Amino acid sequence: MGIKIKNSALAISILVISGCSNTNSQPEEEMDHSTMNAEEMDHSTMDMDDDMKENEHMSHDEVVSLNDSTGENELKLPSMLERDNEEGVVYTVRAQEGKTEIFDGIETTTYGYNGTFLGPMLRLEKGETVKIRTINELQEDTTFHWHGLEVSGEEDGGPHSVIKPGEENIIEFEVAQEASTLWFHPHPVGKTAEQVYNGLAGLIYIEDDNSKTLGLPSDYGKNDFPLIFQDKTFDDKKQLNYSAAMNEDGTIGDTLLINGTLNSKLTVNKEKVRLRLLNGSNARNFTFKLNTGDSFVQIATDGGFLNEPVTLKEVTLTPSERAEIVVDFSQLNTAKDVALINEDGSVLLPFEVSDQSGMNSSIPKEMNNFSLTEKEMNLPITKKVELFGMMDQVTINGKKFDPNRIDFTQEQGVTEVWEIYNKPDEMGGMNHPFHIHGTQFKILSRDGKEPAENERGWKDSISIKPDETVKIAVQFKHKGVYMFHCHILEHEENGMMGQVKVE
Ligand SMILES: [Cu+2]
Repeated sequence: MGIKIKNSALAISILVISGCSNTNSQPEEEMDHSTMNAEEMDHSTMDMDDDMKENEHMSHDEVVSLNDSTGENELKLPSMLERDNEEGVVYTVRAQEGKTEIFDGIETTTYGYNGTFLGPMLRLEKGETVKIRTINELQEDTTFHWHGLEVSGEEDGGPHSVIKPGEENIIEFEVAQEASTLWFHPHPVGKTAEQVYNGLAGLIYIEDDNSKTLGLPSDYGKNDFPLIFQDKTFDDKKQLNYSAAMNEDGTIGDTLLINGTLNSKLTVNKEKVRLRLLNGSNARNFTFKLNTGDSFVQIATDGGFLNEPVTLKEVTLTPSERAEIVVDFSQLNTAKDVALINEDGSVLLPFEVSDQSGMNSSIPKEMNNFSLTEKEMNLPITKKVELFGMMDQVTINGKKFDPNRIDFTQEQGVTEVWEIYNKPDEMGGMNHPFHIHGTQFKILSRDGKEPAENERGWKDSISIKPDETVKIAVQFKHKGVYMFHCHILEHEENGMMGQVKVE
């Protein structure tokens, strides 16, 4: 049952920019809806489902709206993790449990890496050999999955690489891929969705010679900001009660946290500002745009820079996708309030634009040499993936995940074309964000057509609409067993996952 309640009270979006009132809480009535327990929710959506059968216009996609950010808190930034002094080991990452003050004066029990909520940012350089020590300080099993990183199956941190409470593991790999914004999160069977929801997610920045010479905004926390978008439901004690909030079709919340900040705003100078957007939600899709209707440029996809900047008025990210965009605040009319908003108008992030002019960065016309070769375009389809279902009935090629079953094999270093089809159901079906571990792939076509300009770059996750067929060119640089799955984390938990063995 999806959260298909279209709550009109919550759906009303009023542009509230900073400086207005001290409200940290919503009106009583709205609160009640947001804390509706799972049972109540099931009843209300069950009714909706009956209606839905007669009403084709209803879709799986209708979800509760996000509350507008009041902009009262300056956005928090993940710290840059310091490198270890110890010989060989570059970083130590600990999965921990703790208390976090998300709401003023209230402690929320959360998970985090090297802290109580979310994690630090790990900076890697192309060409270097990296050793990361991972330590599980939780009371339950976890894994450390490096989303988007091209490493061997052993290092990938999938469901087979469980680290028991109190235990640790060191992985070692060479950073061989180009500059990009990746992330890491847990991946244990049955617990991925809950652990991510509770706060386990961190960022990885890869830098290379290209990224260092392009002249793009790159001053961390000044004109280069990561934005991790996650929606949550807090109970009446302001706790993250996953089992109460959980929805089989993807857990959606009415409360937005950006980098763990509630009601955030971002203060910027009148200059080009780079925003590294990560949809770190369990299930919610975001379509980002500026409230002023101004355009911005997208400069990078999941796995690297686009060849040239793409001018857009909006960009959609499904769970786990990233996009780097640049907003030029020196060109905006900042007499008006400026905010990043969602498709339905909810205010995600109000900006406070200072009078300072800031730094002199640029957006070069040429940023990368990504290409789709004639050879790749003409390769036969050798892997077929059919995504189907909803709730706990989701499958890939009619099957649910079995850790003991290898679904595909592929040769290391050989490019194959995967065709992924999202088979609709009688209610129309829903979007599935499809992710493959251990590789950055290329989109060859969507329903036989060229991908959009801002998808002509390295991807590790792609949104696939109902009845859409997407062809991608996939190559694994390393060996091992890798997952491919829907990144609606509850779908993944419900078995919408398979394994490819690379030999
Ligand atoms: Cu899915």
